Amino acid sequence: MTHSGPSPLESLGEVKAVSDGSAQMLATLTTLRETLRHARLPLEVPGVEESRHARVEMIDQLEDYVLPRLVQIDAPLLTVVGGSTGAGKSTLVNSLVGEQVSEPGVLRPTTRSPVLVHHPDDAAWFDKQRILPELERTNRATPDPGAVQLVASSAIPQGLALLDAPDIDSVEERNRSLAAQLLAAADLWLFVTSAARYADQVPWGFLKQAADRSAAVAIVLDRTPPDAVAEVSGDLARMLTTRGLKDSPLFTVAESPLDEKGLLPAESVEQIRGWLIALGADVEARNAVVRQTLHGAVRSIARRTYQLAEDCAAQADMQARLKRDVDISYDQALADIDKGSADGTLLRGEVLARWQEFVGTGELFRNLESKVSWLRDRITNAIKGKPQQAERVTVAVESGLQTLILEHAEAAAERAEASWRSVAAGAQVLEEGQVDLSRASRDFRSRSERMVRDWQSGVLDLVRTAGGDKRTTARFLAYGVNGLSVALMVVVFASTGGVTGAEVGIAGGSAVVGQKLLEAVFGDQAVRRLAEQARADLATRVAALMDEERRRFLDRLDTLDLPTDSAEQLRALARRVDDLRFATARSGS
Ligand SMILES: Nc1nc2c(ncn2[C@@H]2O[C@H](COP(=O)(O)OP(=O)(O)OP(=O)(O)O)[C@@H](O)[C@H]2O)c(=O)[nH]1
Ligand SMILES: [Mg+2]
Repeated sequence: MTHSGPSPLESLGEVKAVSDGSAQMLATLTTLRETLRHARLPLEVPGVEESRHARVEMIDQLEDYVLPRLVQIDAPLLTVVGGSTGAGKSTLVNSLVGEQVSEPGVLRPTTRSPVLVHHPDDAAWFDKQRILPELERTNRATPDPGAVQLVASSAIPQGLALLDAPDIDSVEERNRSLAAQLLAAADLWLFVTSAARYADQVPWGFLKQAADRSAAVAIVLDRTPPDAVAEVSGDLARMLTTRGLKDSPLFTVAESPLDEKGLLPAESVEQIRGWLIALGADVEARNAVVRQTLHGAVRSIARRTYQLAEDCAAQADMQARLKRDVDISYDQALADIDKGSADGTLLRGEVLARWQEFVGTGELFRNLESKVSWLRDRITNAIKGKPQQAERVTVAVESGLQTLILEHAEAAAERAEASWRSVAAGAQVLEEGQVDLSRASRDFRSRSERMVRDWQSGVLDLVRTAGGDKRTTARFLAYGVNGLSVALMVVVFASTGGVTGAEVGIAGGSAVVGQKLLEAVFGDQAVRRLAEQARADLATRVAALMDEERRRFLDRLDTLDLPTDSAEQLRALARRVDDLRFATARSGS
């Protein structure tokens, strides 16, 4: 309040620089408001409630105060009368105006809808486009907290307006939030407390905010028994000093009977009225108040923007963590399926039995070490004319492979779900999805059946194409495309040679038989290539199938609609605001 205004001797050049600076500031803060609007904090990370609150508060303060103030630096100084319920705010406003413009009351809280009193000539400044755009305008008393009643009175000096706000501390949540919003929109706080309540915690929380933001504040110690005025006001002054508000004027209003209109005696409020009228009349002093509060608000918004950038980064980090959980689970499933479909695991049970039926059991396997040409003949003889047995191998492969894939799809879903559930943000995303992701999707079985059959017909095509002009040879005809295809599948299933122990003889042997059979037709080079191709094709198809499973989780993250660059943008904007602030300070505004 003791700040002096800018030097009236500012050169024209400097004035230009200042207004350029404020145009840039206006543009930057407008962008900041947009960026804040788009910034989202949907994930439950520690402290997110405060961040959400801060974000709304910053948008409100930009819209309600900073932006309109920057656009029209000459607008009347808005004095918001705030404080505890029953402190006597409405009575004080009425007494200052000299008529009952805001209804006081014995029931707590009384004021629910703000009342803004201005000079009749200042009416145009207070329309909805200019300030507090969220509040409807009305000319009559209303209990609607979404509206502000405008009262024109020539008892108020031009260039200054008085707003009676709801209380900051009653049980009415809406009152408290509206009061906070209104105080954030004030050029000047007229903070009313009473002899009985001046040490309460809530008002001091607000006053601390005002001090932090260097908002201009005047304090009214209201309803003080006359014999206690000196003592109480001394104590309050000390409290103000230790809390960074020693420059704030402190007024006292002694408790006195009200007149028939419910107004305090004129002399009780004379000091405050005189101060307000002087302030209204002194453009320099008024500008100094406006600038102090405006600069403080901008500084505090820049500071809070850095913090909010961190909060947005925390959201992005959490989202990345949740995505990583899913990727780890499904990559693991792919690796497990890859391993299980190549290490001989599938060459057991049904597949092995059907395959052995197809190639003929017994001496074939005992004679694996014998001469290849002999083996080839034996195989040819063994399988001649049994196409339906090749089909049975196909069926067994189908179900074996499906079981393997399903098992790992289930395991991946369970793992991903459990790791999401282990953090609050993950659990929240799961709950919002309202679908159980702890199991593979309901149609997974049928999709995997289709996938395996597609792969098998791909293997048939591979064999058919690789056959080329050999397709008319006796051997090719003897095994048939089906026979060669199942042989190829069997080779694929043992392609990492991971078969161990007792199974080497049977499963490994089966694969060797398949290998020899194929080599007899295609030659060993070609067989290796075919096996690689079939295996790669299987891996691609499994990956596509699992991607759909993975997508169920990732889609949940996508619905959060988290902008990826909020944190960076906010940081850059906060830096820009600070740069402009320092530049403006240097140029002397
Ligand atoms: N005798 C006397 N009564 C007062 C004085 N100030 C306020 N009152 C009474 O105290 C009660 C509360 O006053 P209000 O002006 O409604 O208080 P408020 O701060 O606006 O309260 P909320 O609107 O609930 O936040 C009313 O009944 C007033 O008539 C005073 O100085 N003297
Ligand atoms: Mg009131």
